[in-house]
Amino acid sequence: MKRLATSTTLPVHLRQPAYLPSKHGSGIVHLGLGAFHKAHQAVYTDDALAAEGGDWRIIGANLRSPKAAEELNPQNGLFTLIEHDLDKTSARIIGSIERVITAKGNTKQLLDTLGDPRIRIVSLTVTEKAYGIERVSGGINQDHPAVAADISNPDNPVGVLGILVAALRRRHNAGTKPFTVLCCDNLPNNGAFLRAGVLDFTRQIDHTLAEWIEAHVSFPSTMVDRITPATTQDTLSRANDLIGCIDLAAVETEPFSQWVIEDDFPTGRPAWDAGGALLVKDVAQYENMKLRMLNGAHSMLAYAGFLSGLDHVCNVMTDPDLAKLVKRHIIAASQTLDPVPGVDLDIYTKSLLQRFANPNIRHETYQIAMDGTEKLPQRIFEPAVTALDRGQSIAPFAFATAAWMYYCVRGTDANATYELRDPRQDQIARNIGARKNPDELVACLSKLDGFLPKDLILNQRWNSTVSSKLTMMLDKDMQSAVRNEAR
Ligand code: CS2
Repeated sequence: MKRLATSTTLPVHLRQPAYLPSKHGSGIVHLGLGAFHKAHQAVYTDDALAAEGGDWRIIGANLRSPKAAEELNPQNGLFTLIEHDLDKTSARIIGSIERVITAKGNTKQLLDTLGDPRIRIVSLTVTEKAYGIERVSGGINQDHPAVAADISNPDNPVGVLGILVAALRRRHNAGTKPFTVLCCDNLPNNGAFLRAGVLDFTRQIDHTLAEWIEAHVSFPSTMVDRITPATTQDTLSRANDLIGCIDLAAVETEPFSQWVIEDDFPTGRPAWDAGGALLVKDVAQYENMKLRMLNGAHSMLAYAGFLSGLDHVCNVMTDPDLAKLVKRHIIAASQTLDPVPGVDLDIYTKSLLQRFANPNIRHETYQIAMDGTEKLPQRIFEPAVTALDRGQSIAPFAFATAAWMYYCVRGTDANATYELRDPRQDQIARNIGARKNPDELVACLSKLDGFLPKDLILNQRWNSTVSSKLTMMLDKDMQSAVRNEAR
């Protein structure tokens, strides 16, 4: 069977790019090209190219893995987007990606591309842990391996900050305009966050460059949303059936998609609004809504579901007790928010519950459980602090925290059946040591540097609530704790 490429004959009814991809140059470099980018920004860009044209195709770049390049380059960047609704599946070919570069061992090619003035936007989905920026101070984390390496060898960068700064230095030296840096990771105020990290990094190596970046480089914030599980063999065989040829880069996702972007692009942007993106002045409330309601509930259900033996989000939602806790969490999170312009939070809650329950989206609880120390602060702890301040119930947030702690205890146990998959897993294991007492476990895990806010660490009611929920999990098991919590 043939591999998908520009020359392949595809079924006539299949939706294909409504423009000729090869007629459009590239204007974006995307760092961290994975399933999510393909199902989200690449689709908005495909819609923008169809609506208004422009040289806005995307050059993907992965810092380490060559997988995306191997999958997409032989296909001329084309891939199948499979959308699963409750009762129907549809497919579409996306043409917005031009090619993919693997930076490992070839940073020069990536830096040359980033130095090209035709590139006007550099977007990123590299995951929370890749940045190496301290959440509280906004400064760089000198212990982060990539940050440490790049500070001492800024001409041969291997990490996100080092690459961005080296590329901006080339622009500055060449007297060309900088690109706009568009962070699309699930972090609050992600634009300001990345800007602070880039500036701190640059100040350590070059003050003049730091001043230029401060004055000229724009870092709009964004809220991105589309539930997109990792591609599996099943995805590839479904793509095969739908398009009649081999597509190693196919991706499966839900029909829902949302992108809210701070409209600050001095060197222009694609007509992403043509694909439904919302261009606004301030993204903060949308971002908090999504992080606290969707991602917060996701993390809670990932730990509680995984430790109840449920592998997928949709299966968690068929368990009445867990489904009740998911709903409780989403509502509690919504009560910590300030009004979100144009959004009815009751309708948003209902749509989240439906999205999670979609049986055709096989989203693994173990996938979401990854990197807890990077995710919990903005998803669980920030709303917990607001709930405490406002005198609202903290039970849902304490339960989610206890579930994560139990996940850490079980995952670092001598008989552990799963790997923790957290950048701080060694520290977590050291802190837990041989401890078995819930109060001590809560205290030692709360001590992870810069993880829990002081307002929670010092709050007796918070600590005892988390501890009593953890006790139930340790003494019985997760299923009993879930049943008890849902009563
Ligand atoms: C999930 C997100 O893996 C996770 O932590 O919560 O990837 C989630 O699916 C997306 O943010 C949805 O937009």
